Amino acid sequence: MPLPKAELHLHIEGTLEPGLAFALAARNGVELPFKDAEELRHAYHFEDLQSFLDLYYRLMAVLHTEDDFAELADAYLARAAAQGVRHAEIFFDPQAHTSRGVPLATVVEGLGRALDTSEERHGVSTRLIMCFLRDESAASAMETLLAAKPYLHRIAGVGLDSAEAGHPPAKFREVYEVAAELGLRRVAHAGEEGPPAYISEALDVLGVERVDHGLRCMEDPELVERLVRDRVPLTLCPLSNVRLRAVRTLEEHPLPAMMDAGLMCTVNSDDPSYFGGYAGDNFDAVQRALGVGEERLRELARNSFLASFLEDDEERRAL
Ligand code: ES4
Ligand code: ZN
Repeated sequence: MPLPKAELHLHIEGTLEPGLAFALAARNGVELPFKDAEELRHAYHFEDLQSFLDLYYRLMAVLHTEDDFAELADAYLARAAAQGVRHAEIFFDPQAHTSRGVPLATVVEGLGRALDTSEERHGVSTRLIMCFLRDESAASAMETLLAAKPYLHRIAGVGLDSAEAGHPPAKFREVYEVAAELGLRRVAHAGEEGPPAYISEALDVLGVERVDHGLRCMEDPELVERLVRDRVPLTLCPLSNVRLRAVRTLEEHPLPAMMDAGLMCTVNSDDPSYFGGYAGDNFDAVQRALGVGEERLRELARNSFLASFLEDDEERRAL
């Protein structure tokens, strides 16, 4: 039995497996620059975040209809459940779809349909987190936030993702202010490829409750002290960090040092189709490569529920 856990850092578009990508490409008449799923799988070698993002945006263009988004999310939930995930807080990138003519309603209603039956079909509770692409303008993010107003009953929070370097959190100050006024929870990617200062800025300027990745906090001891003191959860993604070369090898991943320092760490899969594994695979990987023992694995799983947006009574049930 895999350890029950919550997944807090998961891009639904990053769960698109090659087989489904080709099936949807055929269904929707989309041309892919690969012969078949096998050839596509061999293209999964990345130099850095940007080289991954190029393929990620290219492939998600097979997603067109509500059914496509529902099928994508349902396939993820089934896989996640099989690896012990009991609760999933799922990112999606509205601008990556609206910019190619897919209405926000299609995306949210399609994902929402799969999420609505997730507890009964898969035993997984869910939340949806709408992410803004930080390499697009703040005006585009604001427009996206305001366009989402009719769907806020389906959306728990906002996040910030895509190419980090050169796009500091403060660029989205007003967007996050409005999100807070709308009652949305706030998270942001920071310190994946960007500097530790972006982590502080996400906390100070955007008011985030969790930091996605946050890996590079280890370069700044004062920042580590603050994150420990305030128990700021970090959603780490070890297999992603190896594939995108944020760390050289899994054996050199700072997760054990981060736990030693007293940071509130969680382990997640990020873009599991691209990075070689789902949530349980990431847990297995840190156990195997880093020698993280049973007790710490249980702590990571417990942290995942504590850092989630579950209400207290739901959380107690999960723990
Ligand atoms: C992402 Cl690994 C990662 N980093 C930033 N943005 C992303 N979007 C999807 N995966
Ligand atoms: Zn991510």
